[in-house]
Amino acid sequence: MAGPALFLATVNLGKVAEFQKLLGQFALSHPKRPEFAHLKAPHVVEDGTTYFENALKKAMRYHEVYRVPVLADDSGLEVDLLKGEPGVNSAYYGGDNLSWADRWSALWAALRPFPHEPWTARFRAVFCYYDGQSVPKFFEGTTEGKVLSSAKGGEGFGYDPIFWSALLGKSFGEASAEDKNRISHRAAAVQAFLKWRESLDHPDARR
Ligand code: ITT
Repeated sequence: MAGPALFLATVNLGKVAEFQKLLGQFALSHPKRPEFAHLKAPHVVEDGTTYFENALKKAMRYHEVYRVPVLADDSGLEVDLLKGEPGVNSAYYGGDNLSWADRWSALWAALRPFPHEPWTARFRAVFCYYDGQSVPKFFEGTTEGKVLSSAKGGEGFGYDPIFWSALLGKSFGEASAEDKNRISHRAAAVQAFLKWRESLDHPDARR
């Protein structure tokens, strides 16, 4: 039986694949599903300076178009030596319309002055849930690791092959979807989201 409906406010199919595993209890939908082919996925200019601003913008805009409860994800890779960059600019780091190999190279170029220091980093995900009635709700998750000096593995998406996970002891590019979904930033934010949903069903637990 399908669970509550939830619209994923994203065009990133890597995120969609992870949400399908992490939120299987929901009847998930997103702009690339055939039933929404008649609606154009809104282009959202992600010019916020925080993940929260961008996640809110995506959630509000998608809700305006699709009129269903939506979950938006704004996420990124934060490198300590680069003062948290690429951060909110992760999708565009190094320039527009780059291949992932070119984006990784841009990151390595920025890290080249620090060859002897550990390139510690984390992924962060911030979700915004908006149903059109209640105030938007936010959920956050992080996972620690470091940037590798060469890509390892072909799993996942985006920065996964150059991110070594401290919890898994290997790159996200080498990890199975199941392994990544146990410990990722997105999995942690999903846990926070599910805990909140449960508290709605059991109001006593909120006290
Ligand atoms: P939407 O805005 O439509 O969700 P997007 O790809 O533009 O798609 P973001 O604005 O949140 O998403 O940008 C986040 C960037 O960080 C994007 O380039 C991702 O590929 C990358 N990223 C986020 N989570 C990641 C993960 O789990 N593994 C690898 N890269 C990730």
